[in-house]
This record gives sequence, structure tokens and C-alpha cells, in this order.
Amino acid sequence: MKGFFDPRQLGHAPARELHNGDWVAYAESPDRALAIQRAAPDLEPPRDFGMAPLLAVHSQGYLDFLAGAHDAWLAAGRSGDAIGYAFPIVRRRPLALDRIDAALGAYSYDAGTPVAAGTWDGAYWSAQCALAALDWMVTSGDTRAFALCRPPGHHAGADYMGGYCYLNNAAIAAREAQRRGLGPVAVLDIDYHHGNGTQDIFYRDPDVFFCSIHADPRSDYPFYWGHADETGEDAGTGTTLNLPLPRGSGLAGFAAALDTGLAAIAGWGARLLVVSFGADTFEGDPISHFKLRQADYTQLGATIAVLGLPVLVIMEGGYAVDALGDNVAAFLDGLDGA
Ligand code: SP5
Ligand code: ZN
Repeated sequence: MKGFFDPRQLGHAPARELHNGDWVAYAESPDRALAIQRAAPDLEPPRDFGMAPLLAVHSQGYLDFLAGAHDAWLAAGRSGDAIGYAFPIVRRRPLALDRIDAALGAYSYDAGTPVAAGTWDGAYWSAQCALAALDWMVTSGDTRAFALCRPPGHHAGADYMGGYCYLNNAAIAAREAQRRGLGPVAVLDIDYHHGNGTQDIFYRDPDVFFCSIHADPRSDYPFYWGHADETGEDAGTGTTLNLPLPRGSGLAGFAAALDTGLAAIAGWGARLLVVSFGADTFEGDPISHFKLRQADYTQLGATIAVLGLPVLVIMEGGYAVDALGDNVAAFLDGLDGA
């Protein structure tokens, strides 16, 4: 399967994250991308599609903040990665926040998403991979493409970062697909964690169907989104479908939810499927609690292929680095009918 990856994505390398009250090594490491690259060696760098497709999803203020955050951190006399410590519960009104600490809090919802020296470039080229994979499908007529997006994107909203995510690669590709007349577009999110950023971006949009299968937010991050009663709002009512599963779920539970999600997507009339794929549903994942095995990913890919839609795969999470490449390859093989 044709795929895209840019070495500049490796420059995003935060050192540590806050976990249960301690600093631990950052789980979303550059090694993840190298592991996937080893298993899918035919990846090529994307061309530059510029800022316009990013601005179709994210606010100018947020993009300006993200591009300048690490410099502002250094200018404030700090070293290392920029990280916030104060977060507005509700953004009651827009304020011109000059101090870097105020901006870091206003543009994020967690303390797990530091801005490092290489973050802007890494996130930018990660998003360009999503656009290049979409462009490949359009120009070649291929019904499949893979974007090795890293950093991942599905937790990032229009004006916030979180959950290791800065730019919402899946949403950027989905919007660009709409613009090119490839819609209606459905986004199927099968990362272990709910894709809150993608949901938020399309919550009132009747033209993008969002379905997520994930660990129940009553037990798992991101806690505040992904509950079964979130179904969209205003014109988008009914175009969001959340299928939370309990911790410990394996193939049987996951496959049943996938059947439900795919039936909804088919019934809605999607013409293009964007899959936010996370391999953190793997039994050996160090931060997650599902029980999928490598062979299960082939089956999930094959089940999605039965829909008969063009499928653009966007990489999200997956932190068992030693198994990550094989798990991704297994999923892509299933999609390809191998
Ligand atoms: C894209 C994606 O999968 N994001 C997941 C973000 C989860 N962040 C909160 C979980 C905190 C667990 N930290 C464990 C660090 C172990 N080194
Ligand atoms: Zn995840």
C-alpha cells in the first residue's frame, strides 16, 4: 500500500510526560515511527500542500501559538519542553494572552502534550503526510493509502492540543476530501482512546460522519468525551456515533462494535472512509487495556474492506514499539485483501 512519511517528523521528541503524579519517559516517541517504517518500507516523503488545509480545521490563533510556543518558552528563560500548568475550565471570553504559560493552558486541555523544539515542524509534516496520502488516492485512482502520521492527531481540536496530538491529521484530510468533492466522508476512529478532537471538529457538521470505538471514558482517558450519549449537535445531530467498550475487551467485543459502526457508516451513505488507526488496542500496549492480537488486526482490516469504500488510513496511537510495525502491517494487509 502506498504510504507517506517525512523524516522531519522525528524532530518532535518531547522528553517526558506527567503520569499518575510522576514524570516518566514520553510514550509517543520517534521510535514508534521508525518501527512502522521498518515494517512498511515503501514510504515516501509528502510534498508540501501548505497552510490552507490546516486553516480549514484549526484557528489562526492556535496555529500561530503552536508555531511560536517553543520560542516563546525559551524567550521566557525556560529550557526543555514547553508545558502548561493552568487550564481555563471554560474559555469564557477570548483574551490576548501574552505570557507563554497562559497561552499553553488556553490552547491545551491536558499536561501530557509538551511543545518541544521540533514540534511545529514534526506536526506540520505529519499533517502533510495525511494530505499527500489523500492526494495519492485522487491522482492515482488507488482505493487505499497510508499516512504514517506521527505525532498523531485525533485528540487535537480546532484550537487545542492534547493527548500527544497537535494537528488533527484525520480531520485535515477529511476536510480536504470534502473540498475536492470526494464526500460524503466518514471518519472511523479505532484507536484505544476516544477521538475527542475529531468529534469536536465535526460535531455540528452534517456532512462528516464520525464513529469511534474506544475504551469507555468512565474508566479511561480522555474522560470528558466519548460517552455513548454524545451523538452530535444542531445540524450534526445523529452524525456522531460513540461505541465505548469496557477495559479488557478483545476481538469478540471489538469486532461486534466494528460491525455496528460499519453498518451505520454504510447506511449514512459515505463515499470515502478515513480510518484513524491506533494499535494501542494491542494486548501488549503499555498504557492501554484491550486485548487485541496481531492477527486480529488483519481481520479488522478485512472487515473494513468488505464495505467497498476507498480507505485512507491515518496513523494514531500504539505504544508497544517492538510489536508496532507488525501490528500496523497486519492491519494494512487485511485492508488490502491479503
Ligand atoms: C494518540 C493517543 O493514543 N493518545 C493517548 C494519550 C493518552 N494520554 C494519557 C495517558 C497517560 C498515560 N501515560 C503513560 C506514560 C507511560 N510511559
Ligand atoms: Zn490512543
